[in-house]
Amino acid sequence: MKKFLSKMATIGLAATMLAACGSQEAAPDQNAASGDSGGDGAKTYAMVFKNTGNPYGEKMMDGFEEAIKEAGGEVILRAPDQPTAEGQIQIVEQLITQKVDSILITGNDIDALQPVLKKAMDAGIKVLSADAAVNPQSRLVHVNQADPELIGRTQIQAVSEMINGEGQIAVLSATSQASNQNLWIEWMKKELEKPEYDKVELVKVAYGDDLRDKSTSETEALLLQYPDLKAIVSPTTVGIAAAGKVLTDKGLEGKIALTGLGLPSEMATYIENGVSPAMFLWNPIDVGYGAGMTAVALVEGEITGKLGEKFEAGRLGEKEIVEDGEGTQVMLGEPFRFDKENIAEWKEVY
Ligand code: RAM
Repeated sequence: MKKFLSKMATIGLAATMLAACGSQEAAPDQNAASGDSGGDGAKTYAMVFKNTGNPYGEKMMDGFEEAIKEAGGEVILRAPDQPTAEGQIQIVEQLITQKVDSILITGNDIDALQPVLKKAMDAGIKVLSADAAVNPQSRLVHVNQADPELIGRTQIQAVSEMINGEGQIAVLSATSQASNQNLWIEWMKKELEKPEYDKVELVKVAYGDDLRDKSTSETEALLLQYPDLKAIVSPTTVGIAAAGKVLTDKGLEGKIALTGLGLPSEMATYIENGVSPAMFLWNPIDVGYGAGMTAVALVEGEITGKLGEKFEAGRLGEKEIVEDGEGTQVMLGEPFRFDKENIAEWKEVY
C-alpha cells in the first residue's frame, strides 16, 4: 500500500508538472530544440523514440524533457515516421553532426544501430538506451522500465486466469525486431512451459509494428485464422488499443479476452466495457524522466555506466547501476495492474 501511495504521489507530481509546462509533441523530422532554460554553454540532450504517432513515446518524451529542463539543458526530440532502424540511423547521424552531448535511444533493432551509436560514442557523445534496449556494445547503460521476466510471466498468469487455464491464445506484438517486446515474449514462452499451462496453446505471434492500422488488420486476421481463439495478449500500447477496438466493434467482449501492456488513457473504454478484464503498465513519464536524469548524470560525469555506480535521479530518488547480461542497466519499477476497480483514477494520469 505504501509503495502504491508513493507511486501515486510521483505520478501525481508528474501530471501536475506536465499540466504546468504543457506537454510537448514529438517533433519528428524537424530537429526541435526546446528548453528556454538552456542559455550559453547548456548541454544538449537528444531523445530518439521508435516512431512518431505513439502516445506512449510522447509521454516518455514529456518525462525526458522535464528531467533535462530541471538540469538546465536543451532538449531535442526525434523519431522516424516508421519504426525502423534505418530511420533512427539517419537521425543519429544528424545528431552526431550537430555535436549533441547525449543521445537516448529507444532501439528499433538490438544490433543494427551499433555502428552509428559507436560512432557517436567515439565522438564523445554519451549514448544510452531506454524502453527498448540496444546491445551493450552500443550504449553506456540501459534504462529499464521494469524487470522483463516479471513483465512476461505476469501477462501469461493473467491471460491464463481469464480463460480458466484452457484454450488458444495469440500474441499481438510491435515489430519483429523490437528488443523489448521480443524479450518479454521469450519470458511469456518460458512461463508457458510450466505444467499448469498445459492446456494453454500459443498459436501465433503476430506483428502490428506499433502502427494502428497494421495492428487492426493483424487482429482481424487472427480472428479469421483462429476461430477458437480465446484470448489476445498484446505487449504494446498501440497493439492492445487497436485490438480493444476490433473486439469491441465485433461485440466479442466476454468471448475473447484481451490483456497485455496498455496506456490507461487509451484502454479505459475497453476495461470498462469488459473487453480487457485487466492489463499492465508502468508510468511512461517516469521512464522518460529517469532516462533523462541518467543522461544528465552521464554528461556531468557523475556516472560512467559501470556496475555499482549510484546517482540522484531527481524525484525518483537514488538509483544504482546494476547488471544487465553483458551490459549494465538502471531498473525503474514494476508492472502495475489496471482493471475495473482502479482504471478510473489512472485514465487521466497517463
Ligand atoms: C509501445 C511501444 C513501447 C512499449 C510499450 C509497452 O508503446 O512498443 O516500446 O514499451 O508499447
